[in-house]
Amino acid sequence: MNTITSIKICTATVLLSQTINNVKAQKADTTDKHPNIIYIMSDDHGYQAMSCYGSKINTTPNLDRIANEGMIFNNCFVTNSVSAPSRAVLLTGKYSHANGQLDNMQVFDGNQVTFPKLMQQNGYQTALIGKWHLRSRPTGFDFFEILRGQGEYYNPVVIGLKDTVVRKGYVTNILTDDAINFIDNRDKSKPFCLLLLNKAPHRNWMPDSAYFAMYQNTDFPVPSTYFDDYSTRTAAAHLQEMSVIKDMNLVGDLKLTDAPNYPGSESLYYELKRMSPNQFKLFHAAYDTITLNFRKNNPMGKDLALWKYRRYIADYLRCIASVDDNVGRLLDYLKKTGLDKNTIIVYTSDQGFYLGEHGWFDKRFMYEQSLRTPLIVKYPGHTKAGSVNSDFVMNLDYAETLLDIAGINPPKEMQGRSFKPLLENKTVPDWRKSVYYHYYEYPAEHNVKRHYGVRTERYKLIHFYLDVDEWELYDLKNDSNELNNVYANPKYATVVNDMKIELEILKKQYGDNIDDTVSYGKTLLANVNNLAKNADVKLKYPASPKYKGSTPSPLTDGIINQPNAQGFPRNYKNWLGFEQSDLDVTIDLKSEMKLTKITARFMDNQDAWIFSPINVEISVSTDGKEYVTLKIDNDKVNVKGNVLDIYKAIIKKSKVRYIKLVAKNVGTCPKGHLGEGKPAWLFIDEVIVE
Ligand code: SGN
Ligand code: CA
Repeated sequence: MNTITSIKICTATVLLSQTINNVKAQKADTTDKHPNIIYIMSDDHGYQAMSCYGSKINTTPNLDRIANEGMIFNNCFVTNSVSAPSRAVLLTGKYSHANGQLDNMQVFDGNQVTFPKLMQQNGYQTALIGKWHLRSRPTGFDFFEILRGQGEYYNPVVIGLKDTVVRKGYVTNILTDDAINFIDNRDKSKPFCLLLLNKAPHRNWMPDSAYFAMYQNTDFPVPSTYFDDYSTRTAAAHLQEMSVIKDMNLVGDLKLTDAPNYPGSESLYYELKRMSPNQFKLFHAAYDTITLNFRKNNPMGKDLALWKYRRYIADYLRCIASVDDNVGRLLDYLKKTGLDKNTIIVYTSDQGFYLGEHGWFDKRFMYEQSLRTPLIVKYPGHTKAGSVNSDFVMNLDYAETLLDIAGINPPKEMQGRSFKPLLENKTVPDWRKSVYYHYYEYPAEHNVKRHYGVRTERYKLIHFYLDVDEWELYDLKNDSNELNNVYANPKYATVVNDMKIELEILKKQYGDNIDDTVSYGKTLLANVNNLAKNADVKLKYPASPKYKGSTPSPLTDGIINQPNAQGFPRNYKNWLGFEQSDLDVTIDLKSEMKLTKITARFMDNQDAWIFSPINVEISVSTDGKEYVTLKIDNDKVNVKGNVLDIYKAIIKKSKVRYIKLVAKNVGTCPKGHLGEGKPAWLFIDEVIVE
C-alpha cells in the first residue's frame, strides 16, 4: 500500500562546508534561499480549539491569520502523543524507538543529530525559547531560555544559557517578549531559526489575569461523545484515568478556592503561591465567585458532569486566548520590521488533546483528537494564501521540511519526508497513505495502556499490549467518532488482514521492533512481595511531616510508588522525605529469615531539590548487635521524569533478623543549583527485602 522513496541526497557533514559561506552572504530580509524560520509549538492545543479548524467553542483571529496567509493541514499526525517524545521527534526527525525518547520519563540524548544542529552548522543562528521538557541540556542552539520541567504559568523560573531566574509575569507573555527580544538583538548577518515553545494551554490551565472574566457565562456546546460508555471498546478505554467526570480535580484543575486541603489541590496551590499579591487578589476576585455559585447550586450527577466540562473548557480556552494574542503580537512585530516577507511561520502543538470527546481530557490514545495535531504554515512567496492540504503529514516530517526550506539536505537517518512540495501546492504522487503510531508511557499517570497502530484514510487499527493483548478497528468513514470497534465483526475480516499487513510494512520500514522496548515496560509493572511487610521499622531521624508516606510503614509496605511525572514535589505523598537529614533505619523482621536480596529505591529529581544519597550502607544481623556490611550495586533508572536510584545488596548469610540501612543526604543544594546552600532532600520509597 505504501512506500516512501528516499529523498535524502547527501549527509549533513558534506554540506557543512558548501553552505556556510553562501548562507552568510544572504540578506536576511529579502525573499531568498535561506529564509528565517519561526516554529511556534503550544503544549496540548487541540485543533478543535482553533477557529481556522472550525472551532465551535472559541475564535483565534491571530492564528487564523497564519492559515489565511498560508496553508492549513487537515491531516497532520504525531508518532507518539505525549510531550517529551513529540519534542524529540521534532528535533531528530526520527520515531521514539530510534531517538530513544519513548516517554516523558527519560532523559533526551542530546548527542544525536538534530535539525537545529544542522542549521547552526550551516550558517543559521538558532534559538530555543520555552518549554523544553527533555531534561538534558539543550544542544544545537546559539541561544536558549527554557522553563523548568513542565514550566510554571505565574512568575516562572527560566533557565538561560548562563543563569536561572524567576521572571515576573504570565508565562505566555514572557516567552513572546523574549522571542521578540531575541529577534531584535540577533546577529543580523545570518538567517535565524527560532523555536518558540509555549507552556500553555497545558494542565492545570491557569489563565492570565487579563482573561479571568472571559467566558464567565458561556454555555459551551458539549461534544456528542461526552457520555461515551466505551461499550464496544477493549480494556484500555475503560481503565484510563483521564475522564473529566471521574479524574478531574475540583480544586487542582477546576479551581474551587475554598478547599485548600482537598486531595489533589496541590497543582492549584503550587501556582497560587507563585503569584504576586496583585495576581493573587485578581485570581480570588474571579474564582471565589465561581466557588460560591458552585456551592450554592451544588450540582450533582449529570449537572456536575456538565459543570466540570464547562469549567475545564473555560480555563483551557482562556489560556489559548493568551496564546492567540501573543502570536498576533509577534506577527505585528514581523510586519512592522519587514521580516514577515522572508520569515516562515509554523504553528502547531506537541500533539492534540481531548476537549471532552469520549468524556476525556489529556491525550496519549491513538484516537483522532490526540493523534491529530493542528498545523498551519505561512511560507511567503511559496505558499498560496488560504490554501488547504489534506495529505498525511506528520511531526516526523518537521525536521526534514525545515532543513529543506533552509536549503540544507537532511541526513539519511531521518525517517520523515520534507513536505515543502506540498506547501508549494505540488502534487506528490507517492506521498504516504498511512501513518504509524506507537505510544509507550505505561504504567504512568492517566493509565493509558501501551499501544501501536496504523491509520489510513478509511481505517484505523490499534493493538494494545504489554499487560493486555487486544485489538481495535475503526471504520472512519462510517464512524468518524470512533465509537464502534469492529475488529471482531466478520464483515471486516479482510480489512483487518490488510491493515495488519500494512502495519507490518510500516514497522519494518521504520525499524520498530516491539520486543526491544517491552522489558522496559515490564520492569515498571513489576510487583514485589516484600518480606519486611510486617516488620518493625525504627527511624533514627524522623521523615519530614510534609512527606512521610500514607501507610504506617511506607518503607516496607510492598507498594512501589512511581514518582510523579510533573517533576515537582507535589504528589510525593507516598514517599518518605528527609530534609537535610539522613535516612537511618533499623528493620526488625521479628524472626530469622533466609534472604536473598535487599533493594532500596531513592529518587533523584534535582529540579525539586531532591538528590540521590551520597553514600548508602546496608548491613544485616542475627542478634541485633553484630552486623555484617553487604556489598552494594547501584543502578539508575528513569521513571516519569525522575531518576530512580536503586541500591541492591545480595545476601549470602542465611539467618537474618535485623537490617540496618544508612543513606547520607547531600546536606545542602550544591553550588550552581537554584537552591544553593539551602537544605537538600533525600527521598525513599521502599526497602524491598526478598
Ligand atoms: C502532568 C499532568 C498530566 C499530563 C502530564 C504530561 N498532571 O503530569 O495530566 O498528562 O503532565 O503532560 S498535573 O496534575 O501535574 O498537571 S505532557 O504535556 O508533559 O506530556
Ligand atoms: Ca503536551
